[in-house]
Amino acid sequence: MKEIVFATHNAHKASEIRNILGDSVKVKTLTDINLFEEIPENGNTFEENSFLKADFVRARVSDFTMCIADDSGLMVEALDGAPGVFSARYAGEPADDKRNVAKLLDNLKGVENRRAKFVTVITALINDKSYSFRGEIEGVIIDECRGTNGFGYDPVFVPDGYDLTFAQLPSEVKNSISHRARAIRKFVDFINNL
Ligand code: ITT
Repeated sequence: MKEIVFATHNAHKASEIRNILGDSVKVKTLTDINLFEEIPENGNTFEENSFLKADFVRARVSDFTMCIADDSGLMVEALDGAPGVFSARYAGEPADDKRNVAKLLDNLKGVENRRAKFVTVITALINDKSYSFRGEIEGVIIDECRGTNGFGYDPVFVPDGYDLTFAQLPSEVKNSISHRARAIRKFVDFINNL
């Protein structure tokens, strides 16, 4: 695997995946292949939405051989798994990280159970076959934003075993333990054993 198309418009995800995969693989995003359309994400699960993104690319690339997509989100125990697949647009359209985090903290005001997990599902489409790889990391939601690294809900998520949020931890640390890193590593193991 020397080059791969990553079906995302999210520059943060692309930078994390480049970091996780290292220099040996060239990761091309939708911007790099001039696909600027919004991809409909109307599935009920991370698996469904991840597949929809990858399939969207397959339908639009003429000499298609392989692409990957990432659908991710935060699942909060006390909110019955919300925001879940609606993480990007939790506070409505247009998607806005700051408003999403504010809404989350508001919904958790006075709530004692702060347990949550991040989930990533990577779909790999290889020729006409689809494979999915799930990564998760558990932690807690604190009651204020801390740190400026990362994106999305990183400033309020403290992974188990750490005292700092994903937005305070160096990106190398997040990229070695995150939901995304765990899913991507499963994908890489799979590819290496093909
Ligand atoms: P693409 O569909 O173009 O890949 P997106 O941002 O719309 O980008 P998702 O549909 O997977 O991606 O939504 C994921 C949302 O979940 C994202 O916008 C963040 O709010 C949150 N999220 C995902 N991974 C995260 C991470 O590593 N750290 C913090 N928040 C994350």
